[in-house]
Amino acid sequence: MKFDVVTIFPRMVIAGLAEGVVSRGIARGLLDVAVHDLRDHTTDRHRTVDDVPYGGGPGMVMKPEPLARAVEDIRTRRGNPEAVVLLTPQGRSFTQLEAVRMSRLSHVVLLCGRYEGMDERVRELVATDELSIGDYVLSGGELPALVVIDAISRLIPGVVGDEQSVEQDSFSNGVLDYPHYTRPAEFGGVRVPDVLMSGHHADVRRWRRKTALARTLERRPELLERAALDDDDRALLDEIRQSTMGSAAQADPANRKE
Ligand code: 9D3
Repeated sequence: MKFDVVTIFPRMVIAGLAEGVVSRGIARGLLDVAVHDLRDHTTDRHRTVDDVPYGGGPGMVMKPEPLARAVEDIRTRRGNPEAVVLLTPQGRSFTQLEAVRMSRLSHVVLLCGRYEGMDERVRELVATDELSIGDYVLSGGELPALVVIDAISRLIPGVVGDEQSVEQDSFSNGVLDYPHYTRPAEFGGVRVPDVLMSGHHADVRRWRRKTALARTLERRPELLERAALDDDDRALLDEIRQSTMGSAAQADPANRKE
């Protein structure tokens, strides 16, 4: 899969691609990521990429011409992308479903905004999609571009070493993860639950599913409305709703609302 990132901070994006799963995907030839300096597509002596907003107001707006030229250059040298994504707080939310959809594409361009935003004609004439990564204010689209590349890349076969763990992410569909433990068997006075050391695989599976459902019910109840639950899951949820697990979950520090 091919990605092209257009930014005024190419080093920031390159740094984020240099480690981990994405870096390995690039090294293995499964990913091809090119980072483009927007200023290379300016024509004036000062390499200007922004200007004052028409109608007045605070801040600066990204000029449309360098962005349009950057995408034209990508079309010429790298081929026609299936999506030109504008990263903007006004975009629709990037979710796992969106990552799965985009992982089926072979070439995606990501345009990173800075300043107050981009000239609206970039959205109208250049972009095919607009994405936000969540409801918080960042300083630009570079970290969002890295987030989008990471989430999509790990869905491409061979990029993540352990295909099983990728499978599980989509498998456990819409339910939070179960608690994980490794050695030592006791740490800080807290013992690993006996069931995990019992060697009873069916019991382990049931415990994991039950704790996963309990945590989801406690922390993200809205996820359960869309989760793929079977009859066993519904039975476990009934047990959870009746038993003391509600108060056990209360004691979990990650749950405290204050
Ligand atoms: C402080 C400026 N804000 C005025 C109300 C608007 C604004 C403009 C540009 C807020 C943030 C940004 C820069 N952010 C992005 O380009 C961005 C972003 C984000 O801030 N949050 C979540 N996803 C994204 S994708 C791109």
